[in-house]
Formats: sequence, structure tokens, C-alpha cells
Amino acid sequence: MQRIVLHVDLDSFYAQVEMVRQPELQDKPVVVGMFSRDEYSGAVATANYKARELGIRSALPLRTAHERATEDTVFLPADKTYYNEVSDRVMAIIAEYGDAFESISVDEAYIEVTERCEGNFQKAQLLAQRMKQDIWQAEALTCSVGIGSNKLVAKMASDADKPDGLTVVRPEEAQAFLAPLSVEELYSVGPKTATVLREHNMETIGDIAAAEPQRLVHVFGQNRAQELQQFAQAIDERVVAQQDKKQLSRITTLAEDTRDVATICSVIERLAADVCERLVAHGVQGKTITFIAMSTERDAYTRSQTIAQPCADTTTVAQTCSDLAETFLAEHDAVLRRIGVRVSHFVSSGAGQSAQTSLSSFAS
Ligand code: DCP
Ligand code: MG
Repeated sequence: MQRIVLHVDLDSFYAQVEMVRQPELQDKPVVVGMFSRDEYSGAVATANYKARELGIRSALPLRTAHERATEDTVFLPADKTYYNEVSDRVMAIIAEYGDAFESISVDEAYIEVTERCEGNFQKAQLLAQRMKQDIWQAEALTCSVGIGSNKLVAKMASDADKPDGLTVVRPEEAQAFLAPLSVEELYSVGPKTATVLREHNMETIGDIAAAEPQRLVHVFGQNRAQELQQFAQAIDERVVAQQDKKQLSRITTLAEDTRDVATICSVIERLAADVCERLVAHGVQGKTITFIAMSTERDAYTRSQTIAQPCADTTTVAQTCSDLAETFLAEHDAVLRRIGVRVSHFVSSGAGQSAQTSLSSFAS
């Protein structure tokens, strides 16, 4: 049967949630920031589409954002606890539409719909429309959906039309869909790889797809060369992982490939804070803490430790996970590209609240 995967990405997520919460923001440029000292220091988390027209986007220093802002631009501090709650509800809706569901971040998820849609793209398109309507009716939020024959194509299709888009790329169209896009738009290609590709006269994804394999192997090594070329040719066999609902995790791509302990531990701290915030929101504590590492060679590793007392506090989770990371780095010479923190093996922390009830609503 023809495989069909859907990728969902909510539009300007934090900003959109704020606009639903405060309808008077609807017609204004809205910037949600990670404030450090005040609203002038820190970085932009996201901006709504009106603010993007002013040149304000994620990761821009807030000071620069203020320089570009008009008088009616509204700056808000990120309220991550609230966004996580909304995310959990939206993810629960999305999960209902898939044979398998995998959330990737607070506003992104994949579902596998092969069986449910009997390999029929027309059915998948109707299913996506119903899902978008459901999310709109429940939360007044728009999202962009991509439908393709694998994760890679689905993800790139959802990026193709934003906001509120629905893009279907059939298997026979996939290569032609990818070919004209520039190399950095290919999944897994960051600024460094893009520079190297350009140095070798590859400007578009089509150039990678058509490259002489030996040329790529010479530059990137066997594994990475093969992966790059397969992605460029719209080949991707990664499965949509059915998530264990009794765990919570956050995974992120590092700003640069590294095996520097201090850098990795500071990212772990941030991920641990995120996970713990969600544990608290769900009224659960976890006994097993896992460090997840993905190397530049695409190998995945996990290291876990079960602690004596279940917890949901950032310090314990971050410290345990940092120790696991340090031991891992001492034993392996892997350079890391992505890392994650997972807490599992839950027990209820709320008085009178059963672990089972609080877990039944888990989306990720
Ligand atoms: N985010 C952040 N800092 C970044 C990037 C993102 O805090 N550098 C947060 C805010 C976003 C959310 O993650 O709302 C989701 O990220 P996306 O990349 O999906 O961006 P948006 O949903 O904001 O916009 P888009 O409409 O492009 O998906
Ligand atoms: Mg988004």
C-alpha cells in the first residue's frame, strides 16, 4: 500500500496563542520574546505575520526587533506554561487522526495515515481538512499541513504554504517538488553543510539529487553522502514513532555540532526545565531520567538512570542528565548534533489524583 504521512505545524505558534487569548491583538504586529532583564534584552521567540512584514522573526535580538517595530507593535513575554497546555490539547486532537503519532516540538507533529486512508491521497487530504477544522473549532488556531509519502516530503510540504496551508505532494511529484528548492531547505542541511555544498557547485536540492555519488562520498563520507542524496531524491524511510504516552521528552538540534560538556549541559538545563514544567502541569513525577544523543553520524544513543525518589524538579533532572551526558562523552568519541532529555516511569504527585487519569490525556 502507498505510504502516507502528514506533518502539522502550527502557525506563528506562541503569537497565535496570545492573539486567541487577547483578541484585541488581532490586527496588530505581535512579538513574543524570551525577555532576560527587560523587554529590550533577550531574543524574539516568534512574531505574528504582521510583525514578520516588519522584518521581525525568531531568534532576532529584541533590541533589533524594537528598532524595526511600529508604534502599535505589542511585545509580550513568553508564557511557556500556557503554550504547553494549549499544545497538549492540540496534540491530543492531532493524535486522534493518525495510525501512529509523533510530536516533534511544542507545535509540530507527524502522523502516519497509510492504513486509515488506504494509501489514498484524496482521503488523506479530506482527513487533513477535517483535522484542521477540529483544531480551529476547539482552539481557534490555524496550522499548516503537508502530506507526502514520507516524513521528509510531508515536512517540506507543510513549509511550502504558510499560514493555514494544506499542501499535498504525491509520490510521483516529490522529486520535482524538491528539485528547485535551495540546498538549505533540505531537511538535515544546516548553514555549514550548505556552505560546503555551494563550494562544490550544488545550489539546489536537484543538484544534490543528480550529483555523482562518489563526489558526495568524497566530501561527506559514505553514510552522510548517502543520506543527503536519498533525502534530495525524496527517499526517507524514517518511521513515525508511536510515542510511549508514559514519558515526556524534549529533543533539540544544537546550534553547532559539539562534544563540549559545558555547552551540552547548558542545553540539558533548558530542556530539563521544559520537561519539568510539563510534568508539574500534568501532576506527575518521574523515576527514570534519560539522556538522548544523536551524533553527526546519525547514530542514536540513550543513557538512563532510575532515581530513588520520583521527581519533577529541574535541578535533579538536569543534574542527573548532565552526569549521564558526561559519562557518555567520556566513553564515546561521538560529536553530537541533537540531544534530548526524557523523564519516564511516572507516579502521580497530586493529592487524590490518580496517575492513570492524569496520564490518559498525555500527548507527548
Ligand atoms: N521558538 C522559539 N525560539 C526560536 C524558534 C521558535 O522560542 N528560535 C518557539 C516559538 C514558536 C514555536 O517555538 O512559536 C514554534 O516554532 P516554529 O519554528 O514552528 O515557528 P512558529 O510556529 O512561530 O512560526 P511558523 O508559522 O513559521 O511555524
Ligand atoms: Mg510553527
